[in-house]
Amino acid sequence: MNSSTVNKVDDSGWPCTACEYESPGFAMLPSSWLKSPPGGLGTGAGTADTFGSRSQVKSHFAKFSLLVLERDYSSPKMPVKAVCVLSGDVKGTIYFEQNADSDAVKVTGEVTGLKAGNHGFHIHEFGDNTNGCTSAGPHFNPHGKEHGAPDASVRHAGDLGNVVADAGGVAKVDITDKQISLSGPLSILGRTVVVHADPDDLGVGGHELSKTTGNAGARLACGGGTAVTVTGCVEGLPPGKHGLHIHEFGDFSRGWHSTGPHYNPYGRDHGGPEDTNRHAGDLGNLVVRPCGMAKIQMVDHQITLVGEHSILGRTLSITEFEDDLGKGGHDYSKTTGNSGNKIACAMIGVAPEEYFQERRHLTTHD
Ligand SMILES: [Cu+2]
Ligand SMILES: [Zn+2]
Ligand SMILES: [Zn+2]
Repeated sequence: MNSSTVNKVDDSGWPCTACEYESPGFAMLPSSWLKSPPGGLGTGAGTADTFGSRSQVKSHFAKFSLLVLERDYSSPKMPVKAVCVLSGDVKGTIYFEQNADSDAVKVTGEVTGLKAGNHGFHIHEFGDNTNGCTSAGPHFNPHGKEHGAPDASVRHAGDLGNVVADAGGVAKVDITDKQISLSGPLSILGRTVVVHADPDDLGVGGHELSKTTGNAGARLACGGGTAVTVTGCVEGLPPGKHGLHIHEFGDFSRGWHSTGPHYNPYGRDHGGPEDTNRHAGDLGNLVVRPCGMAKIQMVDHQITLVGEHSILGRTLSITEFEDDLGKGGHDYSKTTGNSGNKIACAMIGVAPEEYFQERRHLTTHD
């Protein structure tokens, strides 16, 4: 596989680098996810690389290949990064970074809107926020131990201790932890970060809840799962903006009609990628340069590759018009963003690792 070549520069001075994908489009995920899926992949997650086309849109036929990654698989030395956005009355953003599988995880960030003092800070088992922070389940505890302090050997893997809020209610988070990981069986990807109302007594408070929760009280804020990075390259599109969506079904039996509506597991309205009230499948717009190419580089907090709301086996589409992100005031704004027909579709499946090694470089430079 040839590395990308700058073949022309469009009128904006942007280098148009060929995508150079020889096979039809895919949306794909490395096969290593099948070996140690953090949340368990459904049984439907087989190999799929399907591409649909319709003769009437041949002139706008798009070749595309999309990598859906939570890490850079082509280089095991690359740090793995994840982001978690906490929402509730208390807000915050927490960043996770790990240099190699066996290294400690660095946890940084800030939480605001807290009462001054200590607040329990944990990773809970499930990345499920359907019933608020409650559905996140108990502390993540893969070794079946009792609750404890972050530096104790007997602890839940998810026991990160306390964060300390100052008089202004702001807690700076700066933790280095060796029991959690961003890959393998101890991976916290797809789980939930919870900030509690009360201090975590680290298992030694003598309360009946000390050995299970540290008696840390109500769950004030939680962040479901972690971010999914989507990178890729599309060519052959009409210049301008085009909606990028995930549809519910990976069903091409009646062409693109059978892919169903935008993937919407939480029953919300259509919106923009930055909105909380959106379909999980609403990835916003692709910006296609005058030469017909677009590169995709985005981080999304609502889609996931694991668990029952995984996007695997669903369909990625590109539409003929700009997605108004729910704000256009048109009849279809709240359902499809009024972005017209699909002009390209591919099922999101699982691909051999080699695809990533060969193709990852195509998206790593601008
Ligand atoms: Cu907790
Ligand atoms: Zn615990
Ligand atoms: Zn939508």
